Parts: sequence; structure tokens; C-alpha cells
Amino acid sequence: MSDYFYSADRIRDRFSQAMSDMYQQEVPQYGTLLSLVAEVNQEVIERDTSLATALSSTGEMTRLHVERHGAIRVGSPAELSLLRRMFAVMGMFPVGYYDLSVAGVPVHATAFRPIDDEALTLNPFRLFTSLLRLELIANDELREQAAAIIASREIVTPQAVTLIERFEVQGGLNEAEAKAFVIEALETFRWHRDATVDLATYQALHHEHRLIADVVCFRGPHINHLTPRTLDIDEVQRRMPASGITPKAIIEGPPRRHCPILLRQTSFKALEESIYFADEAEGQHTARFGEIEQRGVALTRKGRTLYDQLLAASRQGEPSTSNANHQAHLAQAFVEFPDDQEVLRREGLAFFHYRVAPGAKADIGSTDNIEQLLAAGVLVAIPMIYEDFLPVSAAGIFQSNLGDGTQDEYSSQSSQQAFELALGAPVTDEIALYEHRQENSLKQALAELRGV
Ligand code: OOG
Ligand code: NI
Repeated sequence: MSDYFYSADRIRDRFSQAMSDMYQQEVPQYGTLLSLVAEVNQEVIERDTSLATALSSTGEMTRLHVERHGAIRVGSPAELSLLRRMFAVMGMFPVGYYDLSVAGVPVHATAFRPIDDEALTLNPFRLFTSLLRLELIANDELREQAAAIIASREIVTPQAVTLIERFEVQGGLNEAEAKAFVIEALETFRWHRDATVDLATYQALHHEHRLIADVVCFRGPHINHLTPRTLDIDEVQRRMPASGITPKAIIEGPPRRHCPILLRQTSFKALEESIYFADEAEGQHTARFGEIEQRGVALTRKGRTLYDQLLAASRQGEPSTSNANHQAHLAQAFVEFPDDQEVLRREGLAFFHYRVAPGAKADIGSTDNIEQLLAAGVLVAIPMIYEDFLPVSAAGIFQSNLGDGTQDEYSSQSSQQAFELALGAPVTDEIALYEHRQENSLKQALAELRGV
């Protein structure tokens, strides 16, 4: 039966390509950024042969060309849970919980992404999906008006809803259904320059928070950026101005290191776009932007705690300065974080895939001692790439693209429980996923060595 279905991985692969094509048409600077990233990646691969070999051995070399993440923002629990069902068709599941309200952005979020090794290798397409927290709007009238506008829109086409339901009943879609699904699902994320509200309503919502206007005033959750993965973010950032792109001042995340950890990101501000209001007034809206990312090894809970500590310490009293100063300051703050693959592994700071070394003999006696097997060159440990996001970095990305005006403070409780209720499902703990993949790789490698 399952042969008859078009796999969820292939649907996701098609969808991410279709989304990328659409966004390239909508925001031409994104196309420029793709070329720049491809150019720099090619140079890194030619220059750094050991990195190239490592990328090829894990299958990352091929995924690099298709790897993207995007972001969308929805307005209600009903919208969030409907999208959860849509993404499940593509093998994308909610992983992690991100509370942005502490950073002055009235949303909380998850990332929809594939979770197993094979799916991640094929195409790791991820969507950072934020839910607007309308309860944080203090003005009752405005809050109710926003909720009513959201409740009256349909963000998923009726054909897409039918195909989602068919997927849920059949357990899959055939090729024709899958292709139709991709075309229909794409509609949800398209940009509409016609706002659904009049200028006065837009202005009232915008005055409360720019992000609220962006979520509430349009027909759907337009994709607001798509991010290619680079192997050298500092170099791409350096070259952006020559391509007519102005990056945000600072690269978010950890400093440049010999062994990259987690995620480094930078974005550029999109141009103001003309929009038309329901009362035919014309206006400007800035919501869509571009971003690049560089990914490193995933950290264990211990590693992540150290990262969070060092990052927090580095932010204390730092004057906002140039990226060069910021990076120098960060590098200083991170000297305590070991920058050697072996140390990261031995100290349990980062996650690794274990493999049998190519050509290693199956004869290992009876030892299960991982350290001995590694020392003997029978096993190898390969860094596991971080597949998720970082809340502090995400807040920086949000803020830079919402304008640098005054920042609201939302005093609210982080509420994963409320988020999961809205989602209609629990979010998966990302660290547990890495742990599981690491354990599995080790089990498999040991079984292989024993000739099981
Ligand atoms: C999402 C911003 C967060 C990231 O990469 O951390 C993000 C948004 O602006 O909707 O995309
Ligand atoms: Ni992003």
C-alpha cells in the first residue's frame, strides 16, 4: 500500500522548492542572496577539503543546495492547528517551544521540521511558526476587533483542506494528489498586496505593535523570509553590500569558531512595499526580509547551559557597536567554551553520530568501550548538526525587521502549555531528539561491528 503513496519526504522537497521559487519572484533580493551563498559555499568547499570530505560523508553536501528555513506568523489557535495538520502531510512536526514575549514580541512559536536522520538528510526544510498572543493587547476593543478579523479569514484553500483530510484518512497521498497538494498549500503563504482592512484599522493595530498589523491585516500568513545555509556567514555578510543588500548590524548567535556550534544568523531588511487598503487608501508595509544562517554542532543540555550562560554574560553592559566589535567581544566571552571536537565530545557538551570507520575490521573482541574503539580508529564520531533555532537570536531577527523603534515590554508568563493547547499537540523536545539519534547511531555501529 505504501508504495502507492508519494512519500512525505518527497512532498516536502517539492514544497520547499516551490516556496523558494515563489519567494524569488516576490522578493528578488532573495534570489541575489541565493547566488551569493552558493558562490561563497563553493569557495569554502574548494578551499577546505577536509570540510568537503566531512560534508560528503554525512550526506550534507547534497542537502546544502536545498537547505532552507522560513518563517510565518499566524493569528489564532485554529490557524495554528490547521497548519500543523498541513505540515504533517510533508513530514514536518512541531519541535521546540520559543517564547518571544520576554523580548518584547507578542508571540510564541515552534519549528515545524522533519525529525529522523533520513528525512533530515533528504531535505531538512523548517518553518519557524509564531502564534500571535492577542491576549497581550491591553485595549479590549482593539483585541476583540483583531480576533474577529482573524476569525473571519480562511488561510487554507478548500482544496488543500480536502487533501489534508484525505491524507489523514488514507495515511498518504498518491502522486497526483501530492502534486495538487503542493500547489494548493503554497497559496497559504503567498504575499497579498491588498490588505483586508481599512487604513484606520491598520494604523490602530500597527500602533499597538507592527507585528500585530502584519498578522491581522492580510489574507494569510505570508512567508516573511527564506534562509539559505552558508558555510561562511562572515564572508557572505562582508559581500552583501556589494550585491546591493544591507545586512543588519550584528550576526546573532555564537562567535566564529574552529568548531562551529549551534547557529549563527544575520538578516537584511526588505524594502518597503506598497499595499492597498480596503478603503482604497494606499500605504507602505515592511514585513518581508532575507536571512542567512550557518549551522554547527548540536549541544547537549550541559553544552546549551554553558552557551546560554556565556551569551548572557557577554550581553551584559555591552555597548551596541559594530559587528567587528561585537564579534571580538563575543569571542572573548566564549574562550571558556572548548573549541576542539574531541573535547566537546568527551566532556558531553555536543552531540555526535557514531559510525564504523570505513574499512574497519569487524573483529573487536568483546569490547564495548567506546573510548577504546574510537582510539583504535574503529569507530568515528561525526558532529551532529543543530537543526533548530535560538530564542535570543530569533528575538534579534524579529526586532531588526520590525524597525528599531521603541520596544514594548510584555510581562507575561512563558506558556508552553497554552501553546500546545492551541497547536492541538505537544511539541517535541529538541534535545531529546538529538539524544535519541546519537544513541541509535551508536547502537547501530556496535551491532555492525559485532556482525549482527
Ligand atoms: C521569525 C523570526 C525568527 C529565526 O531564524 O530565528 C527566525 C519571524 O520574524 O517571523 O526566523
Ligand atoms: Ni529565520
